[in-house]
Amino acid sequence: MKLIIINGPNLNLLGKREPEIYGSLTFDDYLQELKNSYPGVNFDYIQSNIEGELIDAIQKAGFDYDGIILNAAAYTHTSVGIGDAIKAIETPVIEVHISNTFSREEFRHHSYISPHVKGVILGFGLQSYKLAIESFL
Ligand code: CA2
Repeated sequence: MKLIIINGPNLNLLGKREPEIYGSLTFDDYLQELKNSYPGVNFDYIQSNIEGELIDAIQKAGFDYDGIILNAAAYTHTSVGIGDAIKAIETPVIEVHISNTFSREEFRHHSYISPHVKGVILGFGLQSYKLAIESFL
């Protein structure tokens, strides 16, 4: 099983800022936990603050992996381009969010990603990623 986790803008700050919303673990530490918990899964990981780089990563992963776990962060609510990229690929995508976007500001209630993905998991903290992995397994 070959999975890629793609994280969008500002998620490089996880564990360093706003722990009350996003927790106090860095993503690198969490990824190590995932690798330890799922030795049979081959994980790749990309984080970018740049929309075009996320689109490139989705296109590249789109025919080469068993699954993509995508947290497009703020681009979730703005990016037609990321939505189009997901629509154009074969690999199934699970959209994840750490926070419950529906309990936050109105602008976070809409996703340009959701119509094109296999499923959406949100609001479980970093565990949202683990639930996405379980869904692929
Ligand atoms: O809850 C999520 O996972 C989000 O995708 C996170 C995005 C936000 O724009 C989405 O509405 C929901 C924000 C990511 C920012 O990450 C930070 C992490 C630590 C400190 C500051 C920002």
